[in-house]
Amino acid sequence: MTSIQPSTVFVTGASSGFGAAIARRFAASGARVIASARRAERLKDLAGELGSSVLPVTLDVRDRAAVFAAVSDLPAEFAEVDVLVNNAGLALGQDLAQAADLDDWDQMVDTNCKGLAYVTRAVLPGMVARRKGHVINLGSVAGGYPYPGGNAYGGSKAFVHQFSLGLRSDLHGTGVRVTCVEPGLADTEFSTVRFHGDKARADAVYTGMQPLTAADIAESVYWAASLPPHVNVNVIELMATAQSFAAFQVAREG
Ligand code: NDP
Ligand code: 8X3
Repeated sequence: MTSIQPSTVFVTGASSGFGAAIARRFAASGARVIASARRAERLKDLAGELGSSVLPVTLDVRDRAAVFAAVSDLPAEFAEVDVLVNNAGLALGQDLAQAADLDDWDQMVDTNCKGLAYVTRAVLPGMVARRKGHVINLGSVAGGYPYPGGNAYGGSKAFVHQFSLGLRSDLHGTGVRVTCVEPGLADTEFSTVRFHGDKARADAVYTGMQPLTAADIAESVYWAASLPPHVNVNVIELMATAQSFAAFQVAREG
């Protein structure tokens, strides 16, 4: 098998965690990287670290018009995107559904589902026209396995899984590949964001166990993208060895 070297990679949510690690991994391989997120200062620092092969693009994926403008305004040397990594996303809260904050639910659906769909829709026509490209979406084990308080976050990641499979069907015969990467617990800013800045509660999630790292996820994304063009990895599900499944719960009377 002859591996390929993606030359232009668009990463959303590149200001932190998986996205920053994915940007670093592709930049190290010699790719041009469009690094996008809302926090411009973080992107500037990343571009400062990685050099002129990285183009920082301040973008909120929930803003549909801004997403289409960002893609159509890419400078010529970054305009032909080979790999889109739809990584921007978040969990907010872990309250049971009957007590959850609807603003949190709105933001998760707007970001994880709608934002991901906007960026995909903006980038896909170019890939199809060039008959070359790869969309890599960040799902989660939360999309396939329920847990208390996972409600809307898990639902949003189930959307990412099914949307990815749907893209595979739609892109049949175009040469454009689609992969959904579905990690379990990984130590990034994810839990700090989820618990609205409560660092102690976030740190407790990873205490006494070895979680996945952002670099682990970046390596999986890079692996899928660098396989030969005739190979499509549909789904990658990965967990820390220390994380697994628990039994069904039964509410007993009395
Ligand atoms: P981080 O919180 O470290 O990073 C999330 C990234 O998403 C940040 O760069 C943030 O940038 C960006 N982001 C959030 N909202 C928006 C928005 N509206 N527009 C643009 N960018 C946005 O978390 P992770 O790196 O862990 O998460 C990355 C992805 O992986 C997410 O989709 C998450 O659901 C998923 N995931 C995470 C797991 C984990 O345990 N860590 C496990 C499974 C999946 P900024 O705030 O600057 O906009
Ligand atoms: C993040 C993994 O298990 O915290 O998507 O929901 S989990």
